[in-house]
Amino acid sequence: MTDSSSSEETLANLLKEERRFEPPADLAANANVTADAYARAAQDRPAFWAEQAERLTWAERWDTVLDDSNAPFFKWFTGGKLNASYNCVDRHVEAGRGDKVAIHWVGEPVGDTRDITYAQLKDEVCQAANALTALGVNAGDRVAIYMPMIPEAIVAMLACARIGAPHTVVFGGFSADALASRIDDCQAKLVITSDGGYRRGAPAALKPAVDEARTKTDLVEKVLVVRRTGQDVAWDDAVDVWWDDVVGGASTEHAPEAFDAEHPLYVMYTSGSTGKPKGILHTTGGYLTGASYTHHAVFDLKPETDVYWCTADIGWVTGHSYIVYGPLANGVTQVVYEGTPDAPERGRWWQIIEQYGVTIFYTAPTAIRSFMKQGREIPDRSDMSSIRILGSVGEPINPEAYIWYRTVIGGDRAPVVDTWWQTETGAIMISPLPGVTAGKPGSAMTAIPGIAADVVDDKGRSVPNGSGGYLVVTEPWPSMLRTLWGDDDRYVETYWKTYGDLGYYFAGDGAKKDIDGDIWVLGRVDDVMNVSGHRLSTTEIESALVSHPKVAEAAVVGAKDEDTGQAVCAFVILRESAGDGGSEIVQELRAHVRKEIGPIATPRQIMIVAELPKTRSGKIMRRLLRDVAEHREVGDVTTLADSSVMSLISDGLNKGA
Ligand code: 6R9
Repeated sequence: MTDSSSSEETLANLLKEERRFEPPADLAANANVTADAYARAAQDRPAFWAEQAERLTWAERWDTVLDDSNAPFFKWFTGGKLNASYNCVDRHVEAGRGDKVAIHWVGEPVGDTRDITYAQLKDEVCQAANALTALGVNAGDRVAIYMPMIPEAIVAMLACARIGAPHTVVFGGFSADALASRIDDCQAKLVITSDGGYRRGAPAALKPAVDEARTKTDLVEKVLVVRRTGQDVAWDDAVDVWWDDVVGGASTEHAPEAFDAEHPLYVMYTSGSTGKPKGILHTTGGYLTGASYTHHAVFDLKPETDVYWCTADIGWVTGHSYIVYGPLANGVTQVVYEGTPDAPERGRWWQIIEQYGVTIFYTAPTAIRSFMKQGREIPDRSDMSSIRILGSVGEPINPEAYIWYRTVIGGDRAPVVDTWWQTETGAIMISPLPGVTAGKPGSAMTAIPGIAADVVDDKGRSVPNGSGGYLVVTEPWPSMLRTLWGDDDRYVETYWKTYGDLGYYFAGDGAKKDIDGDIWVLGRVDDVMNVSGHRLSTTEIESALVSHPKVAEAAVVGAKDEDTGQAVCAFVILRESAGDGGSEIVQELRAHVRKEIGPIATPRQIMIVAELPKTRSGKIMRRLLRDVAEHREVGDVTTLADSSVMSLISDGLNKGA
């Protein structure tokens, strides 16, 4: 936290956003969760979560719902035993739903599809579990998964869960270095990968990065390789094993062992703003309860009729909770797509929605803004009338992007649920409920039933409505992280030191409560700017820029300034319909921000760029843009989804200057 945090100078309600969207009447009348849930949950939180845990099938019931005797090392459902993979697969088959499609898998090459029923998924998971055991993986061993979005990636995760081997999924876009450092940190003995996957219309190799990672760490005993693209791969007979050879021939019988509710399920690495990535540890019972309940409540999931699609990669926590564990525990039919939204053409996502009759669609603001940039003619070519609920995750959604999403993709009918959560929280924490909440564009609204969140000042005092501060979670919740892998001290230091005396979890995000008490997340605390003593949020200025008709996307950073301490620097991507924006574009945008927010927020500098640097989950890496704005050499780019973007930006600026 910076010293300015004590100031009450967070600009008052800057977003003059007054639009409200009531839930559709039929949705409200048939909603899975109704308004009374909030009060009921608040009255006795552990009892509420125990009720939600009944959604799962337990081999042994728990003795204690919440054990807080060693806070902040909380435990949930202690004494309980269950198997996560059994809950995601077997129990649906046993209940007579084996023929139901679990996954409509869509490969990037057109026509390359697979429909996988729950019975087939169960067989494959059992085979993979048997193969892993044969390769020497035991309960408690860690397995790294470095794969494209193919069915085997999901099978691999569930097979690990089935035998109690925590997985760590590393995003397929990350480098060999990033993979090696994660293997080292959690000491994975086996890596599951593929020869490659399809990206932007062409096969992209993966196996070479695993080979390279193995030159940097000697922990890996075996590499299990799925054949996806048929590319040539280098082969080491002592280590490499084809998936088809060991999984394909394995038995489809496998008895799932029941593990302790607190048995580690997975480690997911998330980049800290500085220092080495943090290995977020999630365990079994509480995590699965949180993922399953939130998926049911926030998306109003009707498993018999809904077709669900979350566009995340499994290398991001969203893929873990809202492709694999939540949806499959809930027995959903879902679409999983391998490739990029623009392959072979820009309308691909919308064609998939039309083809499969997708009813619930969950994506990130970064994707929505890139479609806004291209114009609505493209989605307008597809019939998306099946959609009834839209979700957003990863960043604050700018009000203009929300309206566009609701109008163009949701036919002005489907509510948007803006879901705030983190790798650390495991599941959605703050979000509208689609059958209850009157949504406000740009606000994640309130904590869902069972969750207690607040916005506080630097002393931990709840701020009055209409003011800003820090987002905290004030009570433990089942899907919370348990620690950082191998680093309990850093866990306490990062999340519990700031408001430790109060027992509040510090999320690291700035937020504001509006006059109704609804929460607006303003971005990472590290990104807040201080201009002449005023604290300015990146999100608010970015949203003001995006509300200009020529702007598709904007990123704002604070750069050192002799007069004002920091000055606002903006990087802007124009909509395609705006051409080059015209010679006056920079003046026009500065005037627009001044009018929308006020003189203090006027950017000192606006740079028109073609791309912005983003992580795997579409978050803008402002740290790198700060380097550009302050004319420094650009820092560590290993967690960029596309590492060429930074040179594109610098080259563009040099040319333009
Ligand atoms: C799920 C996920 C967590 C950070 C979080 C916040 C930002 C996510 C958001 C949002 C505003 C939302 N964030 N959802 N900000 N509104 N609906 O994204 O996890 O990758 O760990 O990132 O993302 O800053 O603290 P993760």
